[in-house]
Amino acid sequence: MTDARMKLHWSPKSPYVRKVMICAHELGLVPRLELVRSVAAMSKPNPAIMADNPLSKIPTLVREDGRALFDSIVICEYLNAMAAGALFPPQGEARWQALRWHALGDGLLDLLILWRNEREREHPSAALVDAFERKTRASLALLDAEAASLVDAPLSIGQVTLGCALGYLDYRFDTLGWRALAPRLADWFATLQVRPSFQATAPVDG
Ligand SMILES: N[C@@H](CCC(=O)N[C@@H](CS)C(=O)NCC(=O)O)C(=O)O
Repeated sequence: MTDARMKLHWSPKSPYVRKVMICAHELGLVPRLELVRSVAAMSKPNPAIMADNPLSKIPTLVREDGRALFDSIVICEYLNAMAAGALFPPQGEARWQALRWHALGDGLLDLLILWRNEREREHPSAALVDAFERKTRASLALLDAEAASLVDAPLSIGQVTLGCALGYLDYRFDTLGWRALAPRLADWFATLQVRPSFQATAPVDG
């Protein structure tokens, strides 16, 4: 039995890293991870990350034998397999639902990060900002309509990722007031947020 640790290029702010960390907490694998604070910025490729991932993105996991895995969904599925967990339903409708929720949560994160970059430019594109806001509101409306299914389904990579996207809305887009737009989703999120895995990984500045 090896207790060698895997290196995770990590940051306390990245919602994609948070996905991996929530899975690690849920699967009991946190002690197996050595967290290495790695700064990833689109305009500044980081050689320390690029040694393991040419895309210079976090999260990147380096396994005990030195082989690296990325991106977040691949790392999450690897951890789930390692712990024989239930975060990736193996087959049937439960699998498609989990992967679909994952895709929606990840897609929402992708657009929120682009939106944040755009709004920090000196002259943000009004058309882009409007498109980001419409897609965010439409995603929240769809998820609000599916809140009962989110409550009923066992915790999967789908709910984990949606939780990270909603947490990112709280962190970077608090003025949107998303809870008023999706009150049933907000009720579900309140139950998710109290899980130790979410509490331990809430984004922090610095
Ligand atoms: N699809 C990737 C996205 C990861 C990602 O974009 N991470 C950000 C930090 S939140 C990053 O590394 N940005 C640096 C860059 O885009 O060069 C994943 O799921 O892991």
